[in-house]
Amino acid sequence: MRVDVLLGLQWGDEGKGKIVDVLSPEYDLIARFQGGPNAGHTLEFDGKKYVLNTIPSGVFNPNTLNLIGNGVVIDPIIIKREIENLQANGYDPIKTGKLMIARKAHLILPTHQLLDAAYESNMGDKKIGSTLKGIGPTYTDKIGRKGLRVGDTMLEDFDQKYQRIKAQHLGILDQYKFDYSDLAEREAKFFDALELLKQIPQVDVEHLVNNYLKSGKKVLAEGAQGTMLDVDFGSYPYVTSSNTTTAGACTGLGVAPNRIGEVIGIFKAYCTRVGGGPFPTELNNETGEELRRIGHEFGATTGRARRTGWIDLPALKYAIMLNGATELVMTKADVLSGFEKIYVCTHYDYNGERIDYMPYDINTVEAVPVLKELDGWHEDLTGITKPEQIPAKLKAYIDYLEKELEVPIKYLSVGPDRVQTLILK
Ligand code: 2SA
Ligand code: GDP
Ligand code: MG
Repeated sequence: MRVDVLLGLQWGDEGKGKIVDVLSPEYDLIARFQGGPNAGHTLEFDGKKYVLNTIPSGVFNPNTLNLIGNGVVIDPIIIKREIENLQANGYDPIKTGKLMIARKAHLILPTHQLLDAAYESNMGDKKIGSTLKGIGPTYTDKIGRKGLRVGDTMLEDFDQKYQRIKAQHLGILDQYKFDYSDLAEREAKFFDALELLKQIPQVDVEHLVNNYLKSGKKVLAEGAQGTMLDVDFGSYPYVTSSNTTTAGACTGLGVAPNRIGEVIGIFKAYCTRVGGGPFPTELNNETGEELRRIGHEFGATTGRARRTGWIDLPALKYAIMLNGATELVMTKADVLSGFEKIYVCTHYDYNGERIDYMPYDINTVEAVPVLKELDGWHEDLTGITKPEQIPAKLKAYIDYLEKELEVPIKYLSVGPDRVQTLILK
């Protein structure tokens, strides 16, 4: 057996949480492989909406084991909140034993969050637009070989290690003259939450996942953020601090590249981005506002307004290449209903040339989108359940994208609820 991977092909928030939830009955194990509580994965069913930050989106399926991989960074306070919210709604992943965590996953410390804020506040108009969850500083310490891991919480010298790294962080915060007078309060919450974290079984994910594969069980790796936020291939430095691409599933779970199966790439029928950085197809106008309003485009974690724009083919093709996407999911098609015309960016005008790829520098030189106009459709899609009910103009949009992207669009999402999902192939 191989690990299937599901990940975002744009700038995140493509609807990964919803689609993982829809697919979870087909899998024995769902594993998050990177990112942390910067992610907000929303899913809806039976008239209720849930937002998950760290816990995999298979948690509502009673038969699926949910695993938080070594590539994920963990905020114990946020995991505690997630678990308590699940418990309050009748899902107790601790009691059912359906949640496990990698001992090798790194911990987000209270001072990592303060550092995140200190760095951002010093950036002037070049802010990354971080979620301020401490993601960048935690991955920095991981790569710098200073981080604390989940497994360390079970060791006797945890407190010593904690004090050592905290002292280093305070030194930096002093240099930034950053006010950390609320640190004691943050630490009290952190240590309280660690007690709940310690109740989650800690595992060596690499063995668990590979043993699952050996015994013929099905595994789905759940990505967070999106390809264009990948630390290597995204619009650096306006990226997150992890590999959001398929390669991240290998390192974030301990799975060899030849153990990767299907790669399910998700994209919205249009585009959004939250935070700073270039966004070639951005619509800073009424149409952009309409997309935001109809699509409820606000951060699932921070509530920030998401920037909106038309679909971007050069960026999508790049993402498909980087991930080796074998099948696609298009979400939020319903949001486009009622737009007279819809547009697709096919190329960029860049430095006096027309190009069809993502150039190295779009931070200082603008990539101006070249747009192709297509007819919109007016029908409400939110109640359709069969491919035959897809309006002709939407069908033409799907066919056009498939031809351009050269990968089949297997699922179409027409609303936030689990049931608003069509299988096209
Ligand atoms: P960070 O916090 O260091 O990872 O931020 C770096 C950049 O990555 C972006 N980023 C995201 N983009 C889209 N969605 C994310 N999750 C939340 C959501 C975001 C929210 O589901 O809506 O609630 O605001 C996410 N997480 C990180 C971030 O905006 C920076 O551009
Ligand atoms: P994720 O981070 O990729 O899981 O996506 P988010 O949860 O951050 O953002 C996607 C938003 O769109 C959520 O509010 C979902 O409930 C919602 N959503 C997902 N699919 C659809 C869809 O097909 N149509 C509509 N209207 N909303 C959707
Ligand atoms: Mg999200």
